[in-house]
Formats: sequence, C-alpha cells, structure tokens
Amino acid sequence: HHIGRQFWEFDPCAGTPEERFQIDFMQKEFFKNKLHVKHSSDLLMRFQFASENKVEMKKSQVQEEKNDDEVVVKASLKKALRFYSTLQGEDGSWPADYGGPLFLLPGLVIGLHVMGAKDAVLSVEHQREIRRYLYNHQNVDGGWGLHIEGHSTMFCTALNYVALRLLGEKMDGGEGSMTKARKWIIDHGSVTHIPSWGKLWLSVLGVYEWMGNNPLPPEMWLLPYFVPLHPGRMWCHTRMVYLPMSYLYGKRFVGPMSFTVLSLRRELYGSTLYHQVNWDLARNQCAKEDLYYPHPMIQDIIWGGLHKFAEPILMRWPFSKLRKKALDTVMEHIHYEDENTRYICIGPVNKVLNMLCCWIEDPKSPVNKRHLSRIKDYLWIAEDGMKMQGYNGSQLWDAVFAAQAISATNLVKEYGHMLQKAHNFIKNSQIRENSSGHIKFWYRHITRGGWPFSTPDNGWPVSDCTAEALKTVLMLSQMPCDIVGPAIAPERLYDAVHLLLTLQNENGGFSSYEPMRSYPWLEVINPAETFGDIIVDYQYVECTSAVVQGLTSFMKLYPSHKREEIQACVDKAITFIENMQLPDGSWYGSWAICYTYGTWFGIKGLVAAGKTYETSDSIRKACAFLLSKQLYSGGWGESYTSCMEKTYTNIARNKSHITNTSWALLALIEAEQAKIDRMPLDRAAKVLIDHQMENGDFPQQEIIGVFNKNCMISYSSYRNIFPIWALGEYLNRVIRKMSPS
Ligand code: LAN
Repeated sequence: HHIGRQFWEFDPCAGTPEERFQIDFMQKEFFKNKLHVKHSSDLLMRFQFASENKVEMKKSQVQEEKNDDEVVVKASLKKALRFYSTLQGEDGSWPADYGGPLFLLPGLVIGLHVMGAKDAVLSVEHQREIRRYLYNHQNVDGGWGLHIEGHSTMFCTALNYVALRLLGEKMDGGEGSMTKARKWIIDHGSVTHIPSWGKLWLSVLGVYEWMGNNPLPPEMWLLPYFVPLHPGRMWCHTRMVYLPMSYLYGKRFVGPMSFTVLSLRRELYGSTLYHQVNWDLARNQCAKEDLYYPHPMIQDIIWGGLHKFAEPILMRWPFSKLRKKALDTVMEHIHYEDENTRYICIGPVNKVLNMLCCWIEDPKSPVNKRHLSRIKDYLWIAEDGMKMQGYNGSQLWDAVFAAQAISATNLVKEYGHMLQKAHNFIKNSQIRENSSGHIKFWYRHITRGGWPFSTPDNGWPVSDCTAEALKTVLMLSQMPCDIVGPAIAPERLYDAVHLLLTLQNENGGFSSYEPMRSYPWLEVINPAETFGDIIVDYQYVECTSAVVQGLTSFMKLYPSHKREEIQACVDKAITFIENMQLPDGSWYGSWAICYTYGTWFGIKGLVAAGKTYETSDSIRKACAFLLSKQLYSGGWGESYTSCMEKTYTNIARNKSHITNTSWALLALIEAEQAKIDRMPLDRAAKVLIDHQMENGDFPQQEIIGVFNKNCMISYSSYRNIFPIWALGEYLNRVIRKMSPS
C-alpha cells in the first residue's frame, strides 16, 4: 500500500449530471479568464471532495451572535476548519495541487514519445487535459514562462510547443496559438538559444544535435571523492538530474526518427536549414529572457576544452572502454535511486530521465513497467487542466503544518478527528530504515528516522520536514490519546533526533537534504542558465530554524536524552540564524516568497531557543522590518520578484496576500509584538477574515512557493493552513490573553 499516493483516473460516469455541469462550467470560466488569472485554485478537487463529503454549513455556525472580536474570529475559524476537513483524504493527508513550473510536462511527453509509450500511459483524456493545460498557460505574446506567472522564456516556449506537437497538435493548431508560439521562438533567436536543459531534451528527441551541447561526461562519476567537483558532493537534486543526463550525453542517444521529428527540425530554426546551424556557437547561446545565472567565463573555457579535446578522445578506442565503464557506473546509480524510491525518484526531472535511461539500457526489462506505473503520481488535474507537479506531492509537509495550525485554534475537541487522521498519516510517513546496501558507496546520507516532503515511497528525508514532523508528533503526544490517537514510540523520536544531529554543518546551519559536501565557490560551474544556487546544498534559515524548533521541543519532553549534544547543536544553529539576518532585520526565504517567509522562520527559531523581544536585538529588528512592510490595507503582499532580485517587492501597491499576511501575523505574535502595540495584529487578522469565502475556503492568490531563486511553485493548501494557523494564534494568544475579560 502506497501511503499518501494521489493520482487521477478518468471516470466518465463520476458524479451527478449537475456536478459534471458545474465542473464544465469551472473549466470554461478558467479559460475565459486565463489572461487575468494565472493561478489555478484547485477548484476541481475542492468541489469534488466537498460534495463527496457533503458539507453543509449549518446556519448557526455562520451566524454572528454578538459582534465581538472573539466570536467573529471563532466563527471564521470554525468555518475554515469545517471546510478544510472535507478536503482531507482517507489516509490523513490533504491531497493538493503542487504544480507551477512549466518545464516538466515536455520532458514527460518527449520521454514517453521516444519510448513509444505515450498512448499506453496517457489515456485520451489525460492527453486532452494536458493540451488544455498547456494552452491555458500560454502567455499573450505566444510564449510560456518558466512557471505559470512568469514572462515567456525560450526554455518553456520551445519545449511546450514541441510537447503540443507530439501530442498531436498541428503546426497551425490551437486557433493560431501554435503559429504564435513558433513566431515567439523564431523572433527570439530560434531554439539554438534554448538553455542547456532544453538542448538536452531536444537532442534526445532528435531535433537538435548533440554537438550543440556542452559536455556532461559520465566519467565525472569515476573521479576520486576528494575532488571538490565530484558529483557525489553536489546537492542531491543536481546530482540526481545530471546523473541520467550524463548517460544520455555519454551515449549521444537519439530517439527514433519520425515525420513529426523531421518536421520539427524545420519548424524550430526559422529560415536557417537544420544542416546549416552553427552548433558550436549554439552550445553557449541562451535567450536573454532565460538567463538568470549567466555562465562565468571559466565555465565556457572548461566546456570548450572538454568539448574540443576530451570528448573526441573519450569516444574512441581505447578510451571508449573508460566511457563504457563510466556509463555502467552511472546506470548502477540510476537503478539504486529507482529502487530506493519505489520508482518515484527524488523529483520530476530525474524521474523521467531515469525512466528513459532504463529503457535505453534494456527496452525489455521489467523495470520499465515499474517506472511507467509511477508516472501518474506526478500528474494532477485542476480546472486549468492536467499538469506535472514539482514533486510527487507535498503531503507530509502540508500535513505537519496543518496539524500545527488546527491545534493552534484550540478547537481540537471539535476537530479532533482531523488531527487523529493527520497524526496517523505523519506516523506512517516516517522513514524507518536506511536505504539499501553500503550507503556511502551510493553517496547517500542515513535516512532512518527522517521524514520526507511527500510520501514514504519517495524516501528522501529533508531536514526541515523531519524537524517539523518531530515537533508535530511531540505536540500530539501531549494531547489526549482518545482524541488524537496513540503517541509515537520514543525510539522513533530518538532516530529522528539522531538524524537531525548528523545534518548540521560546521558553522551551525542546516541544508535541505544532506550536510554541505563541497564549497559554494563551485557554483561557478552551474551550467543551468535558468536556476541559481544549485551546485551544493546551501544552508537555509528555514531548515535551520525548523531544526531548532524540533530539537528544543524534544528537549522539553526528553530532557535527559543527548542533552549536551542537542544544546550545543541549538546554540550553534542560533548563531548561524543571527548571522544570516540582513541589515534591515529580515531573512531571505529560499523556499517560499520570500522575506516574509524567511523572517517568520528567523523569529520562530530565535524564540524557540528562548530569546524574546526584550532580550534579543535580532527579534526587535525583525519585528520592525515586518511592520515597515505592512500595507495600508493591513496585510502583506510580497511579489515573487523578491526571490529573483533579492529585494523586497510588493505584488501591487496595496494588495494583500493572505499567506504572506498569515506569516507576518504569526511572526509578530510569536515575538509578542502585541505587548507593545496590538493594532497591527488586529488589522492583519481583519484582512484574513475579510478574505474568507462563504463556504469557509480562502481564495487562491498569486503563486507562493519558489526554488533555486527563479522558479515558482504552487502550495495550494497554504491558503487554508496559514490563515487557520494565524487566526488560531490570534484568537488564543492575542484576543483571549490580552483582552480584559
Ligand atoms: C522542494 C520542495 C520542498 C522544499 C522544502 C521542504 C519546503 C524546503 O524547506 C527544503 C527544500 C525542499 C525539499 C525542495 C527542494 C527543491 C525541490 C525539490 C522543491 C522546491 C520541489 C521541487 C524542487 C526540485 C529541485 C525541482 C526540480 C528542478 C530542479 C532544478 C532539479
């Protein structure tokens, strides 16, 4: 049984005619508004779940008996919890849309096309929904952004155009959309200007020459580990993506020729003929729209040298023997990753690449079936169509935040069943064993005791997921067992604590999955023009703060277990957090937008370690920062451009975003800002309540997650979790505590 697994299958008879009509209507509405509404709000799933669970808001719950703060907030919370409970799945997780990036579907479509498995894996309905999604997210200028809210890029325009063609769209299909897309590509320098990841996919398909790629020699994997650029020392995501990429490159693999492929060779290069393209020049070309991290000169020199001198030698006897050995090694690592993630893989990019490599190695292998069967874990349908998600979901992460949010309302008695289910899910999601074999050989850190971001099948523990889960199960262990279910066994907590302690870096900070294994200066060899900070696993305020919170909660309940070690770890981590604070009092957030998110974590970490508004200059400065960004309307609304440009920017002059507003409110409550001045908190809470919808849900606003500085990603449950959490704390820590009773 696959805990937390979420996938879609088409059932033509599902629902009543009225419900089908309703869904049709939502889809049409989305299409009509597509130029204005860039985000999908997951209405489809929400509608289906809510109607299956038959929520009927009782009149009395909505009625405001007295116009008194406490009553208003309580009524809003009850409605919010009631609605959110209808979205909870059987296993205790809350299935949700984790889409946003627009470079993922094309990889899948190209991979399946090459393998000849497209129609076997994607039903007619899947393919129709994918096309609908792609058209829905095409920008007015004909191109596609790196993510649903982004400006058009060559990377996503060319790849999505190709994907649509492979899905059967004609050159002039989509009522002119395809022609417009092609025009965008040609006007911006043609696909010779696609970033390196795009070049790789196009080469695999056979519409771009391998000669026009910079080298990705698989021999890198044969280097001794002490070499700083050994792939085993890189950030696990980068390592896992470049692993299969180096296999495809090392083999110069090209898929079968077909009429569409030959036609694409003509469509993608404007007036230049395919055999006339200057491939050597193309190696380093990149459209300015895509260029977030331009190659430093040293990179061009390295790639140039490898391309001109090393590659021709490595491809020829006797060095071809070395290449073969390198390819075999790479393949072993691919199989290891597949087996240890039940063929889900660490992310959407290496999932498809690994699948393709396995098929190339042996098209008859039983492994192929296992891979194909786990594609659907990545696909999600919403009113904007079917998308490929950035992970196989955000199940564990959402569940631990949701549990903390729900219990913060202190309405646990009423909503205990939700907590009990979530508790079960969290307990069932812990990774119980290390991955197989001699883990060092496979460059894996220990996993036992950790929690993943999504599901235990994925099996890669993350520092902050482990810490937040630890904190949550500790919290639940203090609640009555008949309400939230039995507490987790202490041995399992010890495992989690042990894992966390092994994850700390020299200078106190925590990275995402593994301690940093190499040096930040290696970023100069980051070849992915569209992503920043990918080479090593940097240290993050979010991860560090979460670990501090997890460990300090643990220490309170288990004061004698590894006390000194934990205390030393926390002290070092706090120093790191203080050092990371920026002069204006904020912290840069790397995994959601942006300074509001980072500052929430900064404050939470410091407070968990015992600092207060009175004793900590850091906390006072952080509060002042947040207050300085409060909008006239009372909320906060940070734009995704903050992440890319590294300066705080608002979405619009006075537009609140409920998730940003919730983080700021939570941070200020945590810092006990209310003791100084309650007014900003009251105004923020009012913004949240005013945004709530009739049925208790909150509106989906601008995209709120991010990775690698430049790509945004949706967290569709945040709009429920964080307003609930913030209003819950506001109710119990501001209104009830501060009002004269
Ligand atoms: C995620 C999702 C979760 C996220 C948090 C747990 C929120 C964070 O605190 C630590 C980092 C982590 C685990 C994270 C890292 C980068 C991921 C895996 C993603 C944003 C989801 C998708 C992204 C992945 C790298 C996408 C594939 C693209 C590449 C550039 C390889």
